[in-house]
Amino acid sequence: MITQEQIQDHNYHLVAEHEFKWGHLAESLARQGHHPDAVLKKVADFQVAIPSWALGTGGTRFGRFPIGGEPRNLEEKIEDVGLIHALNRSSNSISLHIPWDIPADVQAIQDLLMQHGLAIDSVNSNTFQDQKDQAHSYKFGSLCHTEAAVRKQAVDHNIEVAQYGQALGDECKTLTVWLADGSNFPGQHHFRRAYQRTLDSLTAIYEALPADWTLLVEYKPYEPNFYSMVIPDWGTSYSLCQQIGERAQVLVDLGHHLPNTNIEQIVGRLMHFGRLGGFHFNGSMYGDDDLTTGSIKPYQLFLIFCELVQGMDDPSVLNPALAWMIDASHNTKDPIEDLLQSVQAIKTAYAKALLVDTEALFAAQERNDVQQAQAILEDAFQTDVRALVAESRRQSSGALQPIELYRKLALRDSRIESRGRYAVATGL
Ligand code: AOS
Ligand code: ZN
Ligand code: ZN
Repeated sequence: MITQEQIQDHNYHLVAEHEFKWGHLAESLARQGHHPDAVLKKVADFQVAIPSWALGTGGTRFGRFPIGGEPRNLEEKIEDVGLIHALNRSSNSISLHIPWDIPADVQAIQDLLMQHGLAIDSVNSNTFQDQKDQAHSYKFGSLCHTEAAVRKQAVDHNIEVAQYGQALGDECKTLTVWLADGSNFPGQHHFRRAYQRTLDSLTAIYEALPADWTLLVEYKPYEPNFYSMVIPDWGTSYSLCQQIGERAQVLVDLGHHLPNTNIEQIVGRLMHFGRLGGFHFNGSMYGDDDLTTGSIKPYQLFLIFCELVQGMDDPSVLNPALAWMIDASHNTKDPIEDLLQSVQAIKTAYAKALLVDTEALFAAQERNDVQQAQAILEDAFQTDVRALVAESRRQSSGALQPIELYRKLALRDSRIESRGRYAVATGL
């Protein structure tokens, strides 16, 4: 692990240069009428959950290249998220996946979480794979399946997943459902019946959840099914949530859109309807690429945060608090470095969105001053906020340069040493 002394020592060597940059930025923001300390606080408070399944190297169906020292169980996943959080002070919770993360000893897991200052924020079910000794196969779907026994098995699994969440702590009040259900060929599915069966199954899950739990319904246009998905788009998720109940909310995974979809507009719409439940952040070039957040389209990420900030600041928007989560995993980078980069990109986009002069923007919109409206957004986007995000970490006892410190301390090597070169994370 890492100690506070190591972080302070690292900061000590960088602080003079950092203070110069932050001083300059704070001064110029103040001159523009911003309140740098207020922005700093919001950025420092913003926490993004780390998915347990992102701590091992992801793969593609063509191969996987494990980096070594991957967490072999839930305890080691918690250790890795604890390290990420110690470095960036921005990742104080974990999204769990059942059955990959079934806790062997609930009390021991709770103690470990507490030791690292972490909580479980949400639990994810899995009806996209068949597990060993499972009575019925999900080959032809789960919650939408034609056979009642298969649907019941999938419903029961989701209820059980929520029970694991409840056992693991009071902070966990979210069940995320992503369904692989769909069809590969025209004619395979009766679209209306598949939708109705899914709605009935989700309603049964929702009704079994504790009264203060939220059900997040994720959509995805294709993969693993390539002709139709039962929940392909936000409209389908939204319609399901509306019928299920108030605490059913839409989850937006940034990679779950066809190329060039205007995701920021979807975010604005869902907030307007009070049905935006949370995010799976990642980067996308073509589809569900699960690349590092902000690595491909940083301007789009910024525009999404502009909608979020505007929605969260508007008292007429009655959207519940959102679940912020990363859902990324791939083949070529150290997963810990990748997650640190994603969180940095998310906070950068958020900080820039906080710098948008919304009053001027709304006025430009009202008088149809297209050039000004665009320029106001670009002005905020082009501000270099790296010193601000670094300062927010420093003030929270994190590292000024988390990845630099992670590399300097050779923390992957020590993981390889203790866990083994061929240690592979449980999961996909
Ligand atoms: C799948 O494509 C979805 O993004 C899921 O949210 C997620 O990756 C999965 O549930 C992880 O197990
Ligand atoms: Zn996702
Ligand atoms: Zn996905």
